[in-house]
Parts: sequence; structure tokens; C-alpha cells
Amino acid sequence: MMTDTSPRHDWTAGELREIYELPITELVFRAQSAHREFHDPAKVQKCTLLSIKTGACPEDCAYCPQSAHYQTSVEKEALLEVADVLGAAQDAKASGSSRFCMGAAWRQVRDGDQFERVLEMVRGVRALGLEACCTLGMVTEVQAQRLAEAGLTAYNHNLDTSPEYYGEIITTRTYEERLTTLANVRKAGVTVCSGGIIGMGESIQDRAAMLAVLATQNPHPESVPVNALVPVEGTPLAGQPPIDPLELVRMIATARIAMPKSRVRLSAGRMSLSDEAQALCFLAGANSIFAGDKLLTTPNPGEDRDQALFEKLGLEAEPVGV
Ligand code: SAM
Ligand code: DTB
Ligand code: SF4
Repeated sequence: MMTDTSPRHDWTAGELREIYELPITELVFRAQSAHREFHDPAKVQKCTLLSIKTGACPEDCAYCPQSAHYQTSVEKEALLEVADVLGAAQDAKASGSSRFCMGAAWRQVRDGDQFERVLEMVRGVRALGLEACCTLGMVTEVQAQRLAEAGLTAYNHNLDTSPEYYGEIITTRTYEERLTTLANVRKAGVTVCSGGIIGMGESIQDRAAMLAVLATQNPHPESVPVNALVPVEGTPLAGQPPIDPLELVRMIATARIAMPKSRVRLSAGRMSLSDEAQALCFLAGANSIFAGDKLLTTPNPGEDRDQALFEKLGLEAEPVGV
């Protein structure tokens, strides 16, 4: 009987694959046990995303509607003004989000006016009493330090998939470069948000291998987003068949068991999930979602639907300012 749920950092892909493939009853039980060790099972954090700079990205991520390599219906937009971003952050706070995440379709941060503007946004979001998260592509150690000084709570940079499958999805930057960005964020004392996507044609072994890379970091990423591919017309992955929601449940449960203290975020893909499927994801240890009617460029269940869901399931949004 496994009773010790204190975080381990020596997980192997093989071990995590065995967990992923457990009978679902056993899997969800183990995930729920790990969850209760460190988290209040009735609380789910709501985070609001805003795309602060949209489209025309030089990277070729095969899932992404914002890549300049593909023709999609996403309209390009230059970096937003600070006041507009803070207005959106205020709205996010009013609708119960405790974290505000700003995403830019950049390959990497470049020093200069635009970065200064992002730092101003971070200071403004923190002044509202919200957690501030950024996802801006690759960052150097010095840039990560400047973000830390501005008060940034978390930096999101996803591994997306396993080291083995990565080359099928992105060719314009390496897995190593991703890990370096995560290390730079960690060194600067900003919490790490890193996860991936399922439904891109990867195998279960790839999913387990990605979780093993995350779960062998010490400390674990404080937050782990699990995205289901949102297939977007014009991207190479537009024709991918939708995943079975139970695969998302397995992925979340395995992440929860491997990284019991981390926040596991049920991220992109909720538009195609029933209330029951989402309930299973929460039971499997998801304790955060993206709120609001838009992710970065694609639709997301809006406030009303989520409020009805939380009421039906008896869940509460985690209060602002914790
Ligand atoms: N450009 C930055 C970067 O890649 O780090 C930040 C923004 S990028 C859109 C953030 C993450 O969103 C990606 O790493 C990917 O995991 C996720 N994402 C993007 N498009 C997606 C899609 N169509 N379906 C699911 N997740 C997606
Ligand atoms: C993450 O893992 N998922 C979010 C956030 N981190 C930045 C982004 C999902 C984007 C889905 C596609 C879109 O809306 O453009
Ligand atoms: Fe650019 Fe990020 Fe989209 Fe990749 S995921 S194309 S880096 S915006």
C-alpha cells in the first residue's frame, strides 16, 4: 500500500505510463488521495488569459493558430497598451479570477520598449492584488530577473510533448532551449508554470515521458497546464481527431500523482467537454481552469457556464489575494 505522498523527483516515464494505464477507478482514487494531501478538494483557481500581442509569430508550432507559417483566421495585433491590459485585469478580478496571464506570440523576449511595457503591465496586475503570469517565449536569466523585480508570480513555458515527439511538432526551437528558459525562470525566483498538450498524435509513452521530464525537476513546476489540442483550421494539426475526454482524465490524474503539490490546470479544450467530463477532471486532481469566453485566440466556456458548473459541482473559486 502506497501511503507516502510527499513529492518525489525520480519518476521514470515507464513508471508514469504504468500509472496512466491503471484501471480508472484505481487511478482516480490514487490521484484524489494525493490531491487531498496538499489541496482543498472544493477549491478551484480561476485564471484569466489575455493575448497581449497576437499572431505573426516566427515559430512553427504545428498546433498554433498564431504562427506566421500557417494561414489561419487569427488577426494580427501589435502589443496592447498598458491601460487596456489593466482594464481587462480588473474585469478578470471582478469575475473571480485570482491569476491574470498575459500571452505574447513571440519567439523570445527582446529588451527594449516592448519589454518595458510588459514589465509595467506586470506591476499593474500585481497592484490589483492578482497573481501575474506571463508567457512570452524564451527568456534569459536577466530578463527573468527583471520580471521577478516587477513582481511576476509565474512564468508559463510549456514543454508541449515528450523530447522524442517534439521534433514532429516544432522545428524552430529545441527542447533544450525550452528547458533553459525554465531554468532561467527558476533561478530568478519566479514560479514555473509548464505543461503540455495531448491530442497531437503522440503516444501514451510520449505523454508519460513529458510528465517524467516535468516531475524530475526539483522543485516541481508550481503549476502544470494540461491542454487538449484545440484544432484550428489552417494549422498542420487541424485534422487531428478529438481525444477521448477520459484520456484527459488519465493525464491529469497522472500529473497529480507525480506532482502532488503542484496546481494542475485543466486548460485548453474545455469547449468540447461535458460537465461530467470536467467533474472527472476535478476528481482526478485538476484544481485550476482558465475562465472567460476566450483563451488566447480560441473560444472557452464563458463566465455563466462556469458559474453554473461550479454551482452544480459544489466547487468554489479560490479567493483573490491568496
Ligand atoms: N509564444 C509563447 C510560447 O510559445 O511560449 C506563449 C504563447 S503559446 C500560445 C502558449 C501555449 O499555448 C503553447 O505552448 C501551447 O502549449 C498552448 N497552445 C497553443 N495553441 C494551442 C492549441 N491550439 N491547442 C492547445 N494548446 C495550445
Ligand atoms: C497553456 O498551457 N494554455 C494556455 C496558456 N498556457 C497560455 C493557452 C492555450 C491556447 C489555446 C489556443 C488559443 O486560444 O490560441
Ligand atoms: Fe509562437 Fe507560442 Fe504559437 Fe509557438 S505556441 S507559434 S511560440 S505563439
